[in-house]
This record gives sequence, structure tokens and C-alpha cells, in this order.
Amino acid sequence: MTVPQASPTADLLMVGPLLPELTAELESRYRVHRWWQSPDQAALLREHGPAIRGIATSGRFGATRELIEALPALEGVFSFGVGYDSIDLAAAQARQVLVTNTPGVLDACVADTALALMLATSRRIAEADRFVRAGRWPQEGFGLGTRMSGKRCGIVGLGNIGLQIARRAEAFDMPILYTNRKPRPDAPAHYRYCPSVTALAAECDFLVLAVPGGGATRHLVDAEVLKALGPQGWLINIARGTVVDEAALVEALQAGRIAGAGLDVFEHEPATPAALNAMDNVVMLPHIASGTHETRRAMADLMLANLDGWFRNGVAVTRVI
Ligand code: 8YV
Repeated sequence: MTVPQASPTADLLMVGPLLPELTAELESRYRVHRWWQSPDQAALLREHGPAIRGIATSGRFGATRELIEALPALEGVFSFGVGYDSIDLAAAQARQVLVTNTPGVLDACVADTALALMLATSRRIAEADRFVRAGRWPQEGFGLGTRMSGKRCGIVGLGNIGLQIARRAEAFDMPILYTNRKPRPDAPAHYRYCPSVTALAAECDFLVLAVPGGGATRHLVDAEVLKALGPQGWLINIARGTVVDEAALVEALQAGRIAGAGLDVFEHEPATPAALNAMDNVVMLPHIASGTHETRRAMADLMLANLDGWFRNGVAVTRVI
């Protein structure tokens, strides 16, 4: 797609690979320097660093303090994704560099994935699929699952994504409980607020994590929370791997202290704990909650709107800072 424009408006440093069509669009509008493919990053910085005005990145690749500080003409960090825990905000703030993300457009797909994981774990969907593929059906019966409809849905973080999860869970006749920094005044009155994650875990059947990552939520779900969730409780994580103490989760699963887990995110992605591979009560996805054609396109469009808005008119659409 070509965009009517006299010449590329700025030099961008692209930290890691993005969607091929987004990369092509970026390259048609900007002078793009591919950081991750550079055989000599120091030479790239020496040659182009002084001209680079934007960092193009994603939640996965982020932007380090070191990189932000190495670019004297940097004006903005433009990220593909809503989470910005991998971007050093303090370094950006200190340099008066703006940071943009792509909020809103991915809420529905991320919430859909949370529900998919809730069903996949409790109804043993992935395990049942493996059973059929292995040719076991003619010889054996497949055991029973756990009913999801009507069970209590406990949401950690009632932001936009949390609200969409709640709406979907209500269609399964699930009472909604949640915890947040504070009760959300605009939340439906029948959503029950719990003052802590442990209190919420003790009262729900599905503990669904929808909080941002970063220092403030690191290991929010620890051994104590998992114990409170209990042997009939399921942990669902579509937030960030860092929100869960993964070692404690593995231990809790091994000891049968929780019923199972549905995980789209992990503490050390793309590495996943080997101990989970043998557990049929765990469903693992490779961080695909926003990964649909429609949503990734909308995220790309919003990232481009931020870049073009800033470099053409000095106004970014969705700024974090
Ligand atoms: C993306 C995400 O997969 O938006 C987020 O925060 O985690 C996902 O939508 C990610 O940003 C791409 O790296």
C-alpha cells in the first residue's frame, strides 16, 4: 500500500520482526533500520543513530534504557501491542520521549482467548483432541470434564479486557467477582469486588488474570494465592507470565493443589516449564491471545496512525506517556 507522501518522514529503528505487511508499510513510509538483523549493531548506531527519531517495537521486543539513551534524536517509541512492560518508561520519560501502544483494538480477541482457555482446561478440549488423534477412541472411553457454566469467574484486573471477559463469562451464567486496585465505580452493580487476590482466589472457580505486567504485578499470584484457589480451582493467564510465580505454579500443579491451568503467557517466553508438558490439566498457548488476522491488522493500523500522526502532525493517537 502506498501512502501519498513526499518522502520518508523519519528514520526508524525497528527492534524486532513485526507482521510482514506492517513492515512493508513502515518501509514504504520511513527509512527503517533493522536492529535485530544488523550484523554490527554498534556500526548501525554510529552511522544512523544520530538520525533515528523513532523506535518501532512490540510488547515482545520492548525498548531498553540502553537503546533509548543511545539515540540522541529519539522522539518516540511506537509499540505494537497494549502491554508496555518491556519498554523502559522511566528512561523514555527522562529523555522526554513519547511512548505509544495499541489499546482497545485487541480487547475482544484477548477476552475470547481467556474463555477458550477456560473451556479448554475444564472441558479437557485439548486433551480430548489428542485422544482422538491417537486413535484411542475405539478402544477406550474418555473421562469426564468439569462443568464451566454457572461456576464463579474471578477476574484479577477489571480493565477493558477484564470487562470483556466478564461479559462473556456472564453468557455462561457465571457470577462475576473481581479484584482491582480499587472497586470500579462503573462496573455492573452485581459484580462483586474482593479486596485482595487471595480473597478472590478463595471465592472463585476460575481465577483469570487480566492485569498489566511489570514490577507492580510481579508474582501477584504466588503459592499462597494458588493454595487459596484450591484443588477445584483453575488458573487462566492471558496477561503476562511475570504476574505468576511460575515455579510456585509448577509445584502447585504437581501437588494437585489447583485443578489446572490455561496459559497463553509465560515467565521466560518462549521457554515454558518442561514439567508442564506431561500435564493434561494444563493447556499452553504460544502467546496468541491477540493473534487473529482482524486484530493484528487493527493493531498495525493503530501503530501506523501513531507514527504518522506524530511525524506528520506532531500528535500521536494513543500515548502511554
Ligand atoms: C502481542 C500483547 O502479541 O498487546 C500485548 O500486550 O502481549 C500481544 O497482543 C504483543 O504485543 C506482540 O509482541
